[in-house]
Amino acid sequence: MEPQEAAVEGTTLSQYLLNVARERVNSLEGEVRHSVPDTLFAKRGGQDGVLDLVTLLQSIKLAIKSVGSLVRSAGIPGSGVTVPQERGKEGDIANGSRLLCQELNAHANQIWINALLYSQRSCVLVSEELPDPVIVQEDMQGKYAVVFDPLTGLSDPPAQNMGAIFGIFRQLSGGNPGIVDVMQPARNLVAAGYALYGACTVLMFSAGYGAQQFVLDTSLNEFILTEPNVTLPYSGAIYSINEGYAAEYDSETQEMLKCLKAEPAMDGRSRTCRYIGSMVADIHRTFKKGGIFMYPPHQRGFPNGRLKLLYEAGPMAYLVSQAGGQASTGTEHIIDIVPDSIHTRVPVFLGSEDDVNFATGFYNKKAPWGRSDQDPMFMLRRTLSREEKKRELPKSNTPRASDVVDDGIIAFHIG
Ligand code: FDP
Repeated sequence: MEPQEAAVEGTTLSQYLLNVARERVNSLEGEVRHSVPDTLFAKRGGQDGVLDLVTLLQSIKLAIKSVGSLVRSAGIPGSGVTVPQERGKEGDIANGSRLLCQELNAHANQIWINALLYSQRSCVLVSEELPDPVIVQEDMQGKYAVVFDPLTGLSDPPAQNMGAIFGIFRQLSGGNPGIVDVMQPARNLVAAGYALYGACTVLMFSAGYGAQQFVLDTSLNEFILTEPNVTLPYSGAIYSINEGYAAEYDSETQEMLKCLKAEPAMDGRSRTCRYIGSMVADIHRTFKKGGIFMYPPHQRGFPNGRLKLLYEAGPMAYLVSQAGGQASTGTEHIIDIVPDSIHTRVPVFLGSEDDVNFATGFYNKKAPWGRSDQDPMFMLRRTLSREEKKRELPKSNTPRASDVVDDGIIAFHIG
């Protein structure tokens, strides 16, 4: 049985992880155990190695549940997170809300660090909240390097569309763990996910066998699998970008936005814009409805874009690839970029294949369509290409993880 076949709606996250782990061990034992480079679970140590990753993921699950409940109760007197009165300016709601977010952020970071340290399965931790990596002390070390943003989407009032993002790499170096263990492209991730603290807590997750969506059942306090094979639509009508920066985007971005709005989506629907300002929430909608999420460079403080490669754009690019979408900086696949520092920022264009190809065509002369203002054949070639793609699309429009292997997207996991 393929691991993704073990993904049945209603399964708990713990059961799902054990199913995938068991299938992985069985396939290693049955076939070509010695020639398969095992990056998903441990290379040596068989069952123990598999359980190491499962244990680490259980700790991450605990961190997500703890932060989720803090987010929901933040600000209520007596809850874990409140703003000390002397710090908020009396009557200044905006300031109070900002301080509350800062408090929440600090708590969330500590919860993640504690959960990962006490799992005893990690060796290097990189958090968006800390300037330097944490190297886990020797007697608590495991084999995995974990990168994470414990709480993102802090510009809005607390409890609205906040989320967390994480990625797990296998330790690269054989010896002492160090920064080198996280300087890997997202393609090397062994698992990644995001949590969205919305009306319910949603976990989007992948361990290299497609993307799965889990929802926290509060009566059981357990994540339940609700979508075993999350698939991004090939094209969508929604574009998501902060248009407040329109004048500060470069000329390619401005031109791309103009054309995007002028042209209907592939199915003929007019385009519509949605921007929450929390990447987890904006990307979650993109997973569900298709379209494109963008954070391009702009001259109001973020000349390389705002989002961080290692623990924001990278894990999201990995998830989106697993769900049949694309993620680009405009000129490069995000999944292939090796970070040059732990807090490197990159431009992000992520979502449905058709829409990402369209947007990135404006930055990359080698991309299929070139720039509209320089290329009179622009619209014609785009239309022809889309017509071809429409004919190619299977009825269900849902590529399975096994199809994706052929594209080399998850082939790196299975040798
Ligand atoms: P935030 O700083 O509010 O935590 O991670 C950065 C981020 O959120 C993203 O979640 C979000 O998409 C982006 O900032 C919003 O930036 P703008 O306000 O510049 O649009």
